[in-house]
Amino acid sequence: MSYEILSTDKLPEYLKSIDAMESIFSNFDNLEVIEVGDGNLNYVYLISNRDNPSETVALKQAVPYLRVVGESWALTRERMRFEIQALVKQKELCPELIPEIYYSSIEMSVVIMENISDKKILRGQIIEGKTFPNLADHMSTFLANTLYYSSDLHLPSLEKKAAVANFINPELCNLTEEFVFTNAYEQHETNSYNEALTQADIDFIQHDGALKIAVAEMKYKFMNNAEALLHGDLHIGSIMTNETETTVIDPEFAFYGPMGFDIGAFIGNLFMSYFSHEHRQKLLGNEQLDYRTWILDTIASTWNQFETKFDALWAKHQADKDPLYFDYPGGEADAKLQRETFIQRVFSDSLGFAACKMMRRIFGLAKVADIADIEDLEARACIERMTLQLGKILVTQRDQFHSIEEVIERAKIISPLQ
Ligand code: ADP
Ligand code: SR1
Ligand code: MG
Repeated sequence: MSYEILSTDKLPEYLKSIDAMESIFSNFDNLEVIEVGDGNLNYVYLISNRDNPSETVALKQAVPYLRVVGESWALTRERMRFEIQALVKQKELCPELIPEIYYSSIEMSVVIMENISDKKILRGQIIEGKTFPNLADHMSTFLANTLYYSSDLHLPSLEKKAAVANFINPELCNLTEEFVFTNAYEQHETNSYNEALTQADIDFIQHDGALKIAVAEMKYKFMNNAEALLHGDLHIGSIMTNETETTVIDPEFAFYGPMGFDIGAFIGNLFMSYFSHEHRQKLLGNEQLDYRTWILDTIASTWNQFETKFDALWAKHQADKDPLYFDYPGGEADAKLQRETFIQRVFSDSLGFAACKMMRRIFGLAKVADIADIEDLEARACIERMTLQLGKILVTQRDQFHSIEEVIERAKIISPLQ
């Protein structure tokens, strides 16, 4: 079938034409179709059989433009090829954390997958103050497995290079280069500012030489370090959770990039949630203290568990990859030192990327609801200043932090727990 943009009306016929749907739907005569897409780029539909609601799927389609801006911002549908490829690879590496894929079509820019509506988008639930005891365990597993197993630390050299070639995702990388590493740091036409911020707040970022150089260094790392297969957009709107389970969705920005980019995306978003809950603490009182502590504990636990899991995977396979290299008296200790040095560099990268992912959400076009939905603009500006302050420290001093606990102490100086 040649490409056409689907709609709620067209979907029943389309699904009926796909053989793979016969094992899901017992009939196609009474389907309910709801469009639920709330993202910036694509359309997502949930389809279920009114006669038997357990027969249900989610269908995502890319359109040839950026949804959040409209048809005037052309974007090829190639992104769906990367999303499909990444979902397949991530499913292989962490089966419990990725939705089941039932069907995909590059021609139609469509993926049909498990409807995971028993889970909700994590960002909204964090705004509501819900806790998720398994989140750090699940996200550290996702990060350790996808980053280690797709890298040169594990794959044979030729296989890794073929994978890099297969994931050259220039258009969406370009969006990240512009929206995460460039526009928010200059007087760009796509920026949008809370009117309660002052020129001094803007200059604090846009006229600070050390910060500008540090952000440019992170952008260069993003563009040139093909270390591992990244999700590429791992903010807390790309994660769906219920009380016990976690699912990672929406990997259309997938490409081979620096490991710290995914780690930084996740922890940077949690730091913004932490700051935003200072405002809610003022409104709702001190029971919010425990909630803010949970956010900080989740940040610490994600990094610390990632470090342990990544190191364990590497240690387990290190001798298989090259049995001779560290085969001498004291070699095992040297292998351990190599791993520690590597992981410390990934940590510093993660802080630098977390900072860029935070700062871009304040001045850039794409905001986060945790902060942008605060109605009192002065109160919102206070949270935005905290985000910018931590962002500036993390990107310029990223090599000076040696544990996630030190970073958390810094965040607590900016926004004390009480
Ligand atoms: P975009 O690429 O446009 O950002 P997303 O992949 O983030 O789109 O999906 C948009 C929304 O659709 C999500 O926020 C979520 O609410 C819903 N969604 C996406 N995938 C599923 C799924 N498999 N099951 C249920 N809902 C989903
Ligand atoms: C204009 S695209 C804005 C953002 O949406 C996506 O989710 C990515 O984070 C991208 O940077
Ligand atoms: Mg998306």
